[in-house]
This record gives sequence, C-alpha cells and structure tokens, in this order.
Amino acid sequence: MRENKVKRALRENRLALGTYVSFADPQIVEIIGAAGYDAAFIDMEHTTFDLGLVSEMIRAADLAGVTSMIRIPGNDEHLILRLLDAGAEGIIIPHIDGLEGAKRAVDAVRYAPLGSRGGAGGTRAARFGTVSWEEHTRTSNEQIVLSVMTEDEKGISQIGDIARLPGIDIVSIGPTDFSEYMGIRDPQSPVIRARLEELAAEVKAAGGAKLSIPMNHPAFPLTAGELQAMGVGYTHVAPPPPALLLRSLQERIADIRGQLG
Ligand code: 3PY
Ligand code: MG
Repeated sequence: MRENKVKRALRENRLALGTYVSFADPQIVEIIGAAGYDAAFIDMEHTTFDLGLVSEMIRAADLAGVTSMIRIPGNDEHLILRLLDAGAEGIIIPHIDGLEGAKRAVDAVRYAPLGSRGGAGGTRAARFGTVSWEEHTRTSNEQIVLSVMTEDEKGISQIGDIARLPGIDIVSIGPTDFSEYMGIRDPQSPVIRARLEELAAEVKAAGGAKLSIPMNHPAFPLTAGELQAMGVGYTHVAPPPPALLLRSLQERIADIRGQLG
C-alpha cells in the first residue's frame, strides 16, 4: 500500500486535516484532494451511500492523492473487509462498544499477528495479485488508519484503555452524540469543554492512539489552535460542502438582487 497521509501526520505529531464528502459524487473526493486536504471523510453512517458508490470514491481518493477515511454504519467485520479489499485507507467505527468493541475492530482491520482480517490475494487492495502476500499484509497493517468513535458511555468511560490498544490509531469524539450523552446542547457549555479537556488529557496520558475531534463543529466549535493544544491528531473540517455551497449561493443571489435594486 502507498504511504497514508493521515498515518504520516499522526506519526509526525502534525494535525491531519480531512473534510466531509457529503455529496454522492466521487468528484467531490477529487476536489477535496485538489484543494490540498489530507483526507476525504466518506460517511456511510448518516448517508445513503452504497458500496458501489463508495468504491468509486476510494478510487477517486487514490487518484487525487488523498486518504479515504470511511465511516461505516456499525462495527461490522464483513463490511469492513469489503471496504478494505476495495482499497480503503481508513476505517472509522461509530459508537464503539467499549474496549471489547475496539478489540473486534482491530481484529477485523488488521492481519495477523495483530488481528484476523480475512485474506484474498487478488483484490484491488492487493493490486490484483501483483504484489506479494507478505508485502500486502505488512504494508496494510502499517498504513491503514483505524479510528473508533467514543461518543457514549461505553466508549467514553473506557477511552484510556481503548487508546492503549495496539492497532487503534485514533479515538474520536463525535460532538453531537457526545453532547447528547452529556445531556447538554449548549455549544458554549463550560461543562462540555472541561470534560473534553479531561478526555484529551486521558488520551494523551495513555500514549497510544491520538485523539480526533472535528473542527468548527456546530455542537462545540473548536479552532485549529484549540485542537492542537488538546493534542488532537486528526480532524474533519466543517462546514461541509453542502453548507459551503448554500452559503456561497445565498451570498451570490443577495449580491445580484442588491445590484438589481
Ligand atoms: C457526532 O457529532 O456525533 C459525530 O459522529 C460527528 O461525525
Ligand atoms: Mg456521532
């Protein structure tokens, strides 16, 4: 597998920048790559994206030199395997079911000895059999990014243990679900902020996986500087393309109507 931009940034203690694909069109992935992001966030949890579309997005990510980070709807080893065999470079699992769920995720994503990902030598990920099985398994284990989302009680209460688990690169906090779990919907809440700081410190102390929190998310908007100060290693930059497009169209029409008087 080629070098993974997100993995490299994590290793070099830089903040890797991804952003939302949102629209059901592989061209958005290419645009994200052309814009200079490290990763395209392809979400199968909160969209109707199907496997065929996502496999084309993975191809587009390869073409554009951007890491494909795919959030699956749940911790499903069969879906994980199909996405990895199609060449996905990153897997994000929402609502991880504590340390047990994280272990199952590692098992699905990593080849032996770290896990037990199922083998097939002729897949797109294995370059249709043109690379040796040894090279494919080794580079896959080295390059694929695994992120698990701790966004409710089971994940949050075990975040340190999850971050220490070999094979996990990122523990991610979803602002909306985390706020619901905390029972606080105020984006400026000092309670939320304080809890986040505690969790960031816990992940840092674990010394394993890096933390991920989105940038500028409406549920608790954090800047690049704030994320960096918390030791965040990977982020999804908001607003997503639909919001950017809407804002741009609104400004344009307002400007034209203003000119027309
Ligand atoms: C959340 O806000 O809960 C998320 O999962 C963000 O992607
Ligand atoms: Mg969520």
